[in-house]
Amino acid sequence: MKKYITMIALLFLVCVLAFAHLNRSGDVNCNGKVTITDLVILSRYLAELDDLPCPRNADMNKDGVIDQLDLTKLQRHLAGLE
Ligand SMILES: [Ca+2]
Ligand SMILES: [Ca+2]
Repeated sequence: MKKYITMIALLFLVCVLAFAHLNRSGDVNCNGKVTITDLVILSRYLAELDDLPCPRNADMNKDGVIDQLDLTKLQRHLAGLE
C-alpha cells in the first residue's frame, strides 16, 4: 500500500511539474510571470549582452533553438496577439 501511495505521489508531482513547465514558456527569468522584463532579458541574450537565467523557457516555438523567432513570439504573446 505504501508503495502505491509513493507512486501516486510521484506521478502527481511529475504532472504538476510538467504543467508548470508548459505554462512558463516565455518566463526567461523564472520568476513565475511572463512580463516585459522577460522580453528585455531575451533581447539582451540574443544581442549577446547577457546570459539567460532560465533558458528552458526561452524556446517559445519549441524548435530547439533560441532565436529571433522566439523573441517575436514573446512580443506577440505580451501584446495579446497569441
Ligand atoms: Ca519572468
Ligand atoms: Ca525557438
